Amino acid sequence: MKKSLPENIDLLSQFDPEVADAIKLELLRQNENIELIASENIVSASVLAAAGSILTNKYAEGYPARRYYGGCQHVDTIENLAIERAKQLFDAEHANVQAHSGSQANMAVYFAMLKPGDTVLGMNLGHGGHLTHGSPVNISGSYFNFIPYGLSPETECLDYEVIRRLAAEIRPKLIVAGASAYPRKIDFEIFGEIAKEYNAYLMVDMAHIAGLVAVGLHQSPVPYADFVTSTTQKTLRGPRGGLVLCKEEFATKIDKAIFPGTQGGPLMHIIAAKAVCFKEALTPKFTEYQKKVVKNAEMLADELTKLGFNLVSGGTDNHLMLINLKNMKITGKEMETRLGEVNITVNKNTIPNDEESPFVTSGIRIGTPAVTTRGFDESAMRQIAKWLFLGATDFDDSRAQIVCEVKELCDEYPLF
Ligand code: DSN
Repeated sequence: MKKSLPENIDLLSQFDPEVADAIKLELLRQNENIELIASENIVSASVLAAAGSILTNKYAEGYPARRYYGGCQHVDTIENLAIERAKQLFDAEHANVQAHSGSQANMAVYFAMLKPGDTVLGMNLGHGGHLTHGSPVNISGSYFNFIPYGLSPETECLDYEVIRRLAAEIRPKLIVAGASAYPRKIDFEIFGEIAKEYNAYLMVDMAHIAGLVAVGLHQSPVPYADFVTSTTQKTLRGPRGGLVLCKEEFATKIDKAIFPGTQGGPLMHIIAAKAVCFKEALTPKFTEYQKKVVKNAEMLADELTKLGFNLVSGGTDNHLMLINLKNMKITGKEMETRLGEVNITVNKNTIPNDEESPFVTSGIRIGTPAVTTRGFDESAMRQIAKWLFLGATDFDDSRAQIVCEVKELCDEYPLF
């Protein structure tokens, strides 16, 4: 990557310097910033090569050996590899690798299994769910009757008895489990039991934890859920894209719901990059990587707690944590801005029952997938915790010093 990336950009510079310059600046930003956004990662040179390949030229509506275009023999090979590797990685009966994104994957399940107005149980966005799990501003919340479940006010964790009672009361056709900002393990077995008890389908959106699931560091939803959706770019460390896994009995319905139901031509370059990502995820090296992601998150959470930060639910079991900043007397928005000024990237995030608007928030969400890919270790976690503390409590006096120290750490672990 060290060689090919700048070369490609130089080629682009000759025709389109405006775009090339912006890419160069973004490359510099990624190199000089500490990436703590929990849903971001840094792909390998192999994934990048596939995603940036000539496969972008090819139309391939349909599925392998059943296409609506000629010339698909090689993209068929690629899509079959991606499907088989996804099935192997997650021990799934069926995989659809064409979803352009996690949102598209979720829409396809809804389109396959629901009618407008059907009742669905999904996690509240404000408590860590996702827009596509029934937020009123999303098509999911406006076409279907989503009833939200949230976190226990005492433990700030999922309360499966409350979810069970809610299911008994509303009798959903579908239950959606999975989250975008939940730092604890999710018991998919219990979700499966609840779904069975009330004759509902279970969909698990494992986008955030897919990498952990792939290596057995988080319980797999596959044995318990009828449908498992995911993105491929988060802990899984692949290209920006989606994935649907399901039981064989739903395979045709899901495939039809993706194409022609909700999408047209598949992105063959991205499907190739997904195939590469799945191959990487099947290696022992990937297991080691995921172990380090979780260890770094644990370390960071401990250090932050020692420094007086309040973590939602008191800590983390996975790759991310949610910091409640109320005791630090700073909003999520202000903290995001301050950290941005010292080259640390985070996102503001609502905390359960947040009194601030989603644009301001009382918290930030941070995660360790990208910094771990970069090679950061436990001593780096200690430094990061210290910088977050100074950012919240003594920003004006420590800003210049943090900038220097962040630069030193980034120089030690260059991206390219
Ligand atoms: N927007 C993603 C995240 O940051 O978690 C979820 O899709």
